[in-house]
Amino acid sequence: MNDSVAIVDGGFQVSVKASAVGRFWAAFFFLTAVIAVGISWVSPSMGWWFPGDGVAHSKLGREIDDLFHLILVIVSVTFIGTQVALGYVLWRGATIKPEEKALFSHGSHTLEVIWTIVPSGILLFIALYQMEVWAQYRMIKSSPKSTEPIAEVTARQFEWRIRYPARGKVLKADPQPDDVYTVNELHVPTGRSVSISLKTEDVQHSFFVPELRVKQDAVPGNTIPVWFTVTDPRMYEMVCAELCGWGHYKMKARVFAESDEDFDAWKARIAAEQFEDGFKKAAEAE
Ligand SMILES: [Cu+2]
Repeated sequence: MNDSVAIVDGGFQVSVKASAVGRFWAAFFFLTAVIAVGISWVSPSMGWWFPGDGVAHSKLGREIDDLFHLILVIVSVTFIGTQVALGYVLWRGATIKPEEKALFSHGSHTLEVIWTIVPSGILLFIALYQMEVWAQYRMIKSSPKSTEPIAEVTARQFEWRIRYPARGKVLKADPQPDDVYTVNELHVPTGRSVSISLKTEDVQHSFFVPELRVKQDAVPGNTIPVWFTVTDPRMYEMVCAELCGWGHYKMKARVFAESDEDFDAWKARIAAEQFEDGFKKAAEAE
């Protein structure tokens, strides 16, 4: 079998290697795509897609995941289609016979129009389809109207300082004498929409609770409301998602989602600890 074939077209001379090497690379690149699709297929069951146990633990988080899956399906179909076409072209090139002539094309106007309009249509569809989720996530009209912010979360290099109003009171913009404080520990009630006021004391940080699919930049000079509904009472990881300095890695905190009763009981306990000056206990000991 001939090792190479010279194809002449309009003054261009192209050497085509019709050899085992060509077939190897054609198979190699096609197999890479097959492996990529295979890994993506098993990823959800292996827990490789999403953080934690792979399920969103907030109401809106599930809708965000649905959007992710929709886009994943569109991308997968496109990927498989292009890889099959690419694999075919590679294989044809590697197995071309000496007497065969390559087909030269100067392009197709119809095809160009089709593959411009179809992706544009898909992008437009995604842009319109996701608007409702985006509105619920970010538009102020979707914030919980009935509830005041449960806490003020202030990011600083390199920790989260959290201020809660006293039990039965609403959060004021300025600190109050009976406010309750924690560091790197955010407690929130479960099962209803709650909001926090996000601030930063120095540089830009980002409030990120991966398992709730909640992420919001903390911008100097701004107080930004962030709202979410946690569906399951348990502990979640909370991190800073904006490289904010040498100690960025240390801004790891925890979110404790609790029932309303547990949340109130916790707040009462923390307030008692915070305002205990030791005087009464010392007097009892005497
Ligand atoms: Cu930070």
